[in-house]
Amino acid sequence: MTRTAPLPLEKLPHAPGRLPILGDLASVDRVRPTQHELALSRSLGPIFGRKILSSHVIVVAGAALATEACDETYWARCLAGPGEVLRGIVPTGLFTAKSRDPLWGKAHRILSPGFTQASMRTYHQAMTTVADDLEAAWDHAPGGRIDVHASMTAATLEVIARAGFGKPFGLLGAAPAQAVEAQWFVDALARILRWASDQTNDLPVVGAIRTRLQAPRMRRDIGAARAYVQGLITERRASGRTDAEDLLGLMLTSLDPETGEALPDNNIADQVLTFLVAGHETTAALLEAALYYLAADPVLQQRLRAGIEARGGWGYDEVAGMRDIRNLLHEVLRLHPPVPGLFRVAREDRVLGGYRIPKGHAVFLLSLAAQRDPLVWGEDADRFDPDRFEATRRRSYPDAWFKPFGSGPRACIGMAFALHEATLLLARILHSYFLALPVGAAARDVGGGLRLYERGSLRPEPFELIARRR
Ligand code: MNH
Repeated sequence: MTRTAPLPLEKLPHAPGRLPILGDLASVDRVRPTQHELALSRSLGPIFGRKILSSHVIVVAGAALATEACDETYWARCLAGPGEVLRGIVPTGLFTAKSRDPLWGKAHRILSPGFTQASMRTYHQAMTTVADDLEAAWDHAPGGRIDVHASMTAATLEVIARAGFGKPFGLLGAAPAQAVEAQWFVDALARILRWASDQTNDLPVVGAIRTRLQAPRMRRDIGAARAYVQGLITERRASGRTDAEDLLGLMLTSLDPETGEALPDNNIADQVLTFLVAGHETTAALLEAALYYLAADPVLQQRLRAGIEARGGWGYDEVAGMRDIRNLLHEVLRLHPPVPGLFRVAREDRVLGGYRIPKGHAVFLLSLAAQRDPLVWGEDADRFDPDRFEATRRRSYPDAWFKPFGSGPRACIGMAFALHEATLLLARILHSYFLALPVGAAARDVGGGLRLYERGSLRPEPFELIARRR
C-alpha cells in the first residue's frame, strides 16, 4: 500500500467563492448553518474547511472519519459555538464545565444514579401525569388544531420540572396561577438561548454591535433566571423533604463518593438550569419531527397503534418495550439530530482523512451529514425509514456512525430519560388521537418535507397538526 504524505489544512476542500481575509463569509448561511454544511458536504466530500475571517473550522461529514475522531485516545470533546457562549452564562454545569474541572467529575458522579433504569421507573409516574395533562390540553384545542411547537415545549419542560425537580410548572394549563412565574422564566430562557446562538451566527461587525446593545437586557434575564432557580432550591430545602428520589433531591442530599463532598449551591443552580435547557429543547425537537412524520402518514400511525395495543398496558416495562416507537425515534434522530454536530479536539498531532491536524485543533463532526452517509445507509440514506433500526437490519450497517447523543465520557447523561419520555408521550398521543396535517400544509409540503431552523440545536419550524380523538 502506498502512503501519500498528509496534506496541510490549507489544502482542505472548501466552498466556491472564498475571498482573501473574509474567507467563506459569502457562502455562510446564518439561518441554517449546519444544513448548509450538509449540502456542501455533498460536493466537498467527507472532510472540508470553513474559513470565516480568522476562524477556521474543519467539518467532518463522513461516517468513517467521524468514527476515527471519536476515538478517545486521540480526540477529546470540546465546546465551541453557542455552547461556548453558554459557558459564560452557566460556567460549571455538566454540559459547559471543562472535563478537567473537578466540579464536572463531582456532579457526574453525584447525578449518575439519577439516570439509571431504577430512576426511570420513578420518573415514569411523573411523566405519565404530563401525558394526562397534555391530552386534557389537546382535548380543549379548538378544532383539534395543535400548535406543535408550543405544545412540545410545554410538555418537555413540564417533564423535567416534575420528574427532575418535583416541581410542577403548570405550563400545560393545569395550574395557571403557578404558571405565570414559570412561564416568565421559560420565556427568559428562550431569549437567552436565542442571544447565545445569534452571537455565534451573526456577521462579525453587525453582530458585535447587536450583542452589545442587547447585553443589559440579557444580564437582567440571566440574573432573574438564576434567582428563579435559586428559589426552587430554597423551596425544596424548606419543604423538609430529604429523599433523593429525583435529580434535585440527589444534588441536595448526596455526597460525592470520591471526595466525600457535597455540590456547592451555586453549582446546583447551574445544574438545574442545564437540565432545564438541555433536557427540553432537544427532546421537543425530536418529538416535533416525529409528530410531523406521523401526521403525514396515516398508515404508519395505524401500524404503530397496533404495536402499542399489543403491549397491553402503560407501566414502565410496557412503554420501555415499545420497539416500533423507539425505531421511529431513532430514525428521526438519524435524519434530524437535534444536536447537529459535535466538537472534538486533537489530543496530539493527528492525520484525519489525509490532512494534518495539529494538536489542540478542533474539528466539527457534522452528525447531520455523517448519519446520512450513503456508504453506510445506501443510496436512499436521506429517506425516512424507521425499519432501518429493526434489530436484524440495524446489524447490516456495521460501519454506521450513529451518535445523536454524543460520544465518550461527555455523552448525553439524559439519553434514557429523553427516549423514555418521548416514547411515552408519542405512544399516548397515537393511542388517543388520529393525527393529520392541515390541508394547506400537507399540499405545501409535498416533496418539501420538514423545515428546520437552527438555534444551536436543529429544530422543526413551528407547524400545526390536527388531532381528532379516536
Ligand atoms: Mn443531552 C449532552 C443530545 C436530551 C442532559 N446531549 C448531550 C450531548 C448531546 C446531547 C449530543 C453531547 C454534546 C457534546 O458532546 O457537545 N440530549 C441530546 C438529545 C436529547 C437530549 C438529542 C433528546 C432527544 N439531555 C437530554 C435530556 C437531558 C440532557 C432529557 C436531561 C434530563 N445532555 C444533558 C447533559 C449533557 C448532555 C447534562 C452534558 C453531559 C456532560 O457533558 O457531562
